[in-house]
Amino acid sequence: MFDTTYDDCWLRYERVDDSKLAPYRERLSHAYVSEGAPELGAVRAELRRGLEGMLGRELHLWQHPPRSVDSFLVIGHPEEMRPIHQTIDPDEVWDLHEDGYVIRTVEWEGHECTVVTAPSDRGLVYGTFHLLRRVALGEPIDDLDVVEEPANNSRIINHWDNPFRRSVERGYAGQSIFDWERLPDVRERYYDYARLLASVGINGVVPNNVNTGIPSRPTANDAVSERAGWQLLERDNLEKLEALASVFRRYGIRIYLSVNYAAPIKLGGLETADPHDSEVRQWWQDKVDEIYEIIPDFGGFLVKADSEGQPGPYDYDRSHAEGANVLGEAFEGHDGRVWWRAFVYSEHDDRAVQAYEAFEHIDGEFHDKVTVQIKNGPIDFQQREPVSTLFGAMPETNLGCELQLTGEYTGQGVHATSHIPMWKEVLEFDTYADGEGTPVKDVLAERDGQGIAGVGIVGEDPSWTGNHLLQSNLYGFARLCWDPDLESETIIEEWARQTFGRDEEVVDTVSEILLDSWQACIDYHTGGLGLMHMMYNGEEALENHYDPGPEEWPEYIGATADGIGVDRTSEGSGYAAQYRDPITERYDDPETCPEELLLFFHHLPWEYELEDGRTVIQTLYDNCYAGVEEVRELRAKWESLEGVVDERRHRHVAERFDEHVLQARRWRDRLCEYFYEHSGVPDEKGRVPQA
Ligand code: GCV
Repeated sequence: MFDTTYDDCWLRYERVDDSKLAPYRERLSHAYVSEGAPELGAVRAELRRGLEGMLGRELHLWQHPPRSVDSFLVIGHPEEMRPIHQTIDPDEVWDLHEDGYVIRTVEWEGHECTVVTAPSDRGLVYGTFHLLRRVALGEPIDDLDVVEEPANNSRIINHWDNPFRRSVERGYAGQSIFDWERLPDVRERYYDYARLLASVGINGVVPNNVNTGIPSRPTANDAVSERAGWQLLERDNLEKLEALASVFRRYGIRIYLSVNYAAPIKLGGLETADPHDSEVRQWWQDKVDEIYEIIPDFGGFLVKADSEGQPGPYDYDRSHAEGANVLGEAFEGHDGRVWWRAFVYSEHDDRAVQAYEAFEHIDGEFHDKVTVQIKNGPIDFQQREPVSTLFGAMPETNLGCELQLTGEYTGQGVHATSHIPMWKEVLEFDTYADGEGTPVKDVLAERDGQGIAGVGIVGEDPSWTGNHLLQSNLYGFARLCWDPDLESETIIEEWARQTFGRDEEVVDTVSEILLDSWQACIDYHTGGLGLMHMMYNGEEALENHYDPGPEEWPEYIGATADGIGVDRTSEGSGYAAQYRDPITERYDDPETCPEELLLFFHHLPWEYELEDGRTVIQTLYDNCYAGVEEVRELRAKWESLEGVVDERRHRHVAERFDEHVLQARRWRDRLCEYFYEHSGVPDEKGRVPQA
């Protein structure tokens, strides 16, 4: 059973209205489902749960076609069941992407069958969830002809969870769900999580933080003392990892591991981790072989190297390609790979240019078993960033895109900020990598060893994500990985309908809230003209990144007595020049640079006039004020659902909206004060105090 302590998110499977039940009951009361693979066990369990919940009657599961009924559901691979291979050309199915599936209504020997078929067991899981989603959305199923394939091969969640300690870096939904002390005992929660992920097509999970050195919190009776993420490569822990893998495997999801580049020293007792050292090579090879003995479908490694204190190839004067390739080679002959992060920066006049400087010149030098994982923007998951220049600069390298589901800079677990429109903007951005019309989504979908990774959002909180509305970011991330052509509106509406029921007023209101939330977040956190990184850092072990603190980061803001913004044009730090033309040209000129990125690329006078005749400073003030009004409207919309949405969830979200409004005001007031302090230009509307 679904663990009822926790919310069941979009897999609520609410009972279909009586007036609409008949066609679903007619077609989905009997099911003939293939057996064998563990995934098929998951399929049968989900069908029971889903159909019994939605149709309100027991599902009859058959081991042969049920001759006595007019209509039934058939789920299996093409060749193994007659109602499938006598109605659907097996080649059509075998030619699909291995995660793809077909759902079709067919006539077979006088019966009407709803067929779900796929080339892999995982595809059958996805097809089953697709069918259940259709019912949950109230869509007709009487004449189905669905053929689906994912656009991206790898669709992975990167947890920044610290094993043993159970904290989550940038996690705002409580402790980590992964309990390494108790593994190999598995928790019901792992199944619940796997179901949520598989229902939207996620096929990989990295359960531990890329910062692999964070120690466990020693307690008085903790004789074992401190342990850290890099130790997951030890044999005992690999056996625990296999227990986790066995749960996720049932749902077609593979397990990966974040590893420490200095593991040959830390674990292997070698004196170096130099990628050119033969013992180092051998150590990695032996380790990878050992992992595959224990976990035959292991997905691979994720590596953060030479960044924020992590060891890496620079320690040995080697490039990132040399550094990554020694790991990549160890995966030859295994069905796994290395996800090597491009998030590399150090002391520099402009952090934005650094990843490109480290990686662009080594395009083509990476092993085929390596994927370079690039954050969507050049800074760090800010409220809005220009798209990273690297997506258009490495045509000879397997590339992955890293997005952040957790809201490190977008209001953490409190503000209901949807990231879906932001991701859509990133994926649609034209890189011109292969001439006009080469959006990021196409760059990513081009090769097998590529895909999208998202920094996870879930924790032990009963809502899973800290705020019920933020479940939509997990849902939306996965849906965009599967099909980046989907529109934000479609995804959000789909999510709202499954999560809050079929009441149109609720679906519309929740959709409006989420669709407007990103712009509001940008306005009160930045003033809407491309500024960013104005948060408070503080002395806490894990920097705060929630409250305003523009004074801490002057180099990101470029506020002087004459103007504001950072010159990142070709003549400035050179970031704009890292794009292909005509993007460089567009960003280099303040007249053609899109207003929402203007101050990211340009340092402009406070009184510089924008297209609508307002000055930069006045627009910053206005946008900060507008942001707060927008959040008030979001809250009012949510309040209007009191008594319509169940009280538990309504109260939970309403409380967060109260804090959201307060926090938006705090940001507005601090930013406007900061802008006034530097510009000395009063707000024309008299709202900003001049003291
Ligand atoms: C996992 C930012 C975050 C860090 C994070 C890092 C990264 O700096 O604040 O918490 O570390 O990005 O992506 O590696």
